[in-house]
Amino acid sequence: MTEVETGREGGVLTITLNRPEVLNALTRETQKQLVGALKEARANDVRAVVLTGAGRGFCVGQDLTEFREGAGDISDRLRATYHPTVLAIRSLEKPVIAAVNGAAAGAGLSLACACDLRIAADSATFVPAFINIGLVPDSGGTYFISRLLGPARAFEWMSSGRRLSAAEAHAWGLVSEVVESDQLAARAAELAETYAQLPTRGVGMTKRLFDHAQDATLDEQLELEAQLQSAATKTEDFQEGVAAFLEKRDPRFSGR
Ligand code: T3D
Repeated sequence: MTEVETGREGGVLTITLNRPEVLNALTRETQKQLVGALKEARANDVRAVVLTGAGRGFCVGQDLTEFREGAGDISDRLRATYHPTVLAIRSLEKPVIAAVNGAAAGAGLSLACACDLRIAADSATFVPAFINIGLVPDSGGTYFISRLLGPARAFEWMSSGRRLSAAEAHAWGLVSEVVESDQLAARAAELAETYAQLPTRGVGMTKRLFDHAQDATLDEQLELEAQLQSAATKTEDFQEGVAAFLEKRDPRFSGR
């Protein structure tokens, strides 16, 4: 048994945080294995990724038992463990779907929000737990959540520590879909498979463009769009998409 498990089904890689007895709290070892799994996700034949948790939790952030003897230098720990994980998700040029099966708290919430899409079980909860133990949001929590919810709502929520239900998270637009708990894995697999059939490089470049748009000027954004559109026209999937349209048939995208 490992702290992070991976499984392949066609072009879909599922990454499962696997410390169910503590709702998948993150230790240094879990982080190391998670970064390893995200490296595995870089393979060309992986075309969509699902991130989920084993048992009744998604991920409750830092394993607080590691703080028993004192926190040490947290900034170094964040740089060495959390930052590479978040950056690995954002730099993957393919969609990463968080299948939030239970509590997403602290850095586990940040991790879910670093993903490209979030779907949730109806039993999932979203807990900005940092403030409840006197910490500030980290692992990109302020970056992603202010963009997802707007700065006013993001501050109000993150500074309150209030536990949000899946239904509330859906109403706020934090998750795109809520399904019954026992349907979540199947729905995540179905959604990931749909993405795995799309022109993967086009999806990856779309992800890059939306990330860039957060802070770019219009001129800069137009320029990057032009560059990536040029790259997109050189893909096999562009050839296939146009051919299929002209031949009035469904396209068969290869991800190349
Ligand atoms: O550099 C750095 O490392 C700093 C980085 C910090 C980033 C952070 O993530 S700080 C935030 C850390 N996370 C938390 O503070 C969340 C703490 N957990 C909770 O508040 C609650 O567990 C939840 C509201 C998320 C869920 O509540 P509930 O009632 O569904 O479950 P529970 O009974 O509290 O938890 C179940 C078990 O998991 C329990 O163990 P037990 O009693 O059955 O032996 C509990 O102690 C354990 N657990 C839950 N969260 C953590 C944890 N163990 C270690 N670390 C945890 N974070």
